[in-house]
Amino acid sequence: MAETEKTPKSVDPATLKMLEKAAQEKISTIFDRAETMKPCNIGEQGTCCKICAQGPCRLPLPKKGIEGEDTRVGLCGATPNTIAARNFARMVAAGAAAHSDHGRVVAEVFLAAARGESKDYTIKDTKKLVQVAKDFDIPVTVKEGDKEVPRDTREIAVELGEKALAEWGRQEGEIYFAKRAPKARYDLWKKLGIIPRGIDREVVEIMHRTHMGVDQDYENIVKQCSRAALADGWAGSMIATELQDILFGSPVPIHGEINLGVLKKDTVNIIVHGHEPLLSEMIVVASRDPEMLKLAESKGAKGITLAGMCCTANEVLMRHGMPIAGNYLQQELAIITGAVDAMVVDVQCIMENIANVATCYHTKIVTTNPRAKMKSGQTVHIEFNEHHALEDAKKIVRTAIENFPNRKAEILIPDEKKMMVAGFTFESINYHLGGTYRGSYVPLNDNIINGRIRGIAGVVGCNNARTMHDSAHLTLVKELLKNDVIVLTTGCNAMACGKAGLLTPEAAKEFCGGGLAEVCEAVGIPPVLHMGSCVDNSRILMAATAVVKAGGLGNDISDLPAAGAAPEWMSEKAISIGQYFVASGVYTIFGVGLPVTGAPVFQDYLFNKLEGIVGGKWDVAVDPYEMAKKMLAHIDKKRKALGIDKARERVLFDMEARRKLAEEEAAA
Ligand code: CUV
Repeated sequence: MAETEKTPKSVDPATLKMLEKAAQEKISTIFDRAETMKPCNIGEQGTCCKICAQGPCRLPLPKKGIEGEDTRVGLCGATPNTIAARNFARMVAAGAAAHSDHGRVVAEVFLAAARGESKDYTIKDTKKLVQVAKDFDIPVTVKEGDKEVPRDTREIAVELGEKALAEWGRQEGEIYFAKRAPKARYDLWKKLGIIPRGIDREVVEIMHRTHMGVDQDYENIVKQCSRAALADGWAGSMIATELQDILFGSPVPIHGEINLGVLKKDTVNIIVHGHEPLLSEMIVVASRDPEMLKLAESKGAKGITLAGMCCTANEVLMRHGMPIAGNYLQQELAIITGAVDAMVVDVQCIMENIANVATCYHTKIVTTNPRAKMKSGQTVHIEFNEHHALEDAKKIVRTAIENFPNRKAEILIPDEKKMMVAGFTFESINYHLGGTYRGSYVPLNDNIINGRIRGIAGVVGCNNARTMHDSAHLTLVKELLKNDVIVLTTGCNAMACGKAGLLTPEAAKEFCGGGLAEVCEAVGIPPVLHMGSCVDNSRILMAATAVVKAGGLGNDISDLPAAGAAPEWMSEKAISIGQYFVASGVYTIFGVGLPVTGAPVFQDYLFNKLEGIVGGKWDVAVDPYEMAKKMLAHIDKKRKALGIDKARERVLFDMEARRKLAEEEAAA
């Protein structure tokens, strides 16, 4: 291909504009490095073993493929299947650890708030507190004389905080939320012996089993992957989501704006980037403080603009309607606008290179978490502590304001920004479908059964610099919508959809098949429901469970006409999420590629055999059209098994007939 007609690096015009500015200013971004550095082909196949110092043992697939018996082994004799399974398991462990460590801090702050030790955080959603307490077998009423009266919410909160926090260190028994799953699912987990005992324990056990010379049976390794991943999805992440809702308020549908165009030339611009809402919630409060606004004015700024990036953006959007500057691959680009006075980071998905990019501008990178510091001249560490959270947040905001007069480079903020609706939770979907008093998933199930909605897809996950930014996300989602599949989204996919205008009720008419469009228009919801950040994938688990419980679509999540996808994944967290969806009974397909291709037997286990065991399985498709096709095939397979495939044919026939009628009328 000639230099001039190179494939663009993104489908997002704002991103392309900033890449042009980066090139002019000779600033290297991840997009450039992805071109100059190719991935290692052995690592890509999952068959490089570096768990001991006798290696790394590299076992690539022979060029001609395997002829006859596969005789490849490492020094100790480890087969490609053992090696790839161990590498895969370690990704699950890292991903589950990341989500769960986020959840742990939330539980700690929750407990501190309940005990009244942390004055800046309070319990906001007492209704949800009571609901969640029940799942933890905590009494929510007390006897007063011969009457049962509601128990003091403070007491309930303390007990919930203690019990939730104990889920990390629990050594035996079962995590509490396992019982939230449909009964059939819970029973299957029990039969397979994969109900997590405690969150930390399952992660540690993966690290032990994958140490040199321990577990050498890839099936047994995958079993532990399921246990640790379920500890992420149904405990670490789910506890994070639930306690955050109780602390900060449960999201309800809310408007917001997205893309780099949300930054403003004449205001102080602060970007909160990372994951834990404990920090960003306080920065929201600090940035609205009259004292801070006055200070900003005194520096010549017309106010303070606070925008989010990555999952922390989803958190503040869902609860406050705060704008989102962009998703993962836009973090360097935000700084390149020249208008970011501070980028405040905590944990996860922070590229080390933002510190380098910042040195070309005035931008201050503020690290805030003791777990995640950076080495660079322009980076400051202002540690954030729940005991004086607001004070710390103000210090951070002040740093940004004081940096405003230091802007030096030419400022270029692309115009692009889009309106979107976010804030769907498993509870608010319930309400939207049926109203406050008769809230239920029954109307959704009815529309799936009668065929207007063909199925449900969860499309989630990161951006990946090895693929065109946002392209696979959008192609896949649009294909699904066109085929009447309603989409639940989180993470960077949600942001890609937001930037493309898919998160509005109006998108239904433009992008959906007739059946889905009709349902969305009747209820007034977007066809793509933004359910939050990556830990909020637990909301999708709960929504799937609610659909099962509403009846008519089988007894288990694996019976549903549903599928999951992460078309542009890159982080280890995505692997943990994928594994807990699979272990929860969901057909889960990833783009980009999975590092298992060098171990065909292990790959076949994940992609085929697992379905007979847990009801869900892994798959890969690099091409988003193929991905959509595979998801639709799976959905149709499930519709057939439920005996509702004919209903859909009738709907399609109806629509065809109606269209004909309309055409005839128009012609007459
Ligand atoms: Ni936690 S994990 S790049 S921000 S979705 Fe976005 Fe989402 Fe992946 Fe990270």
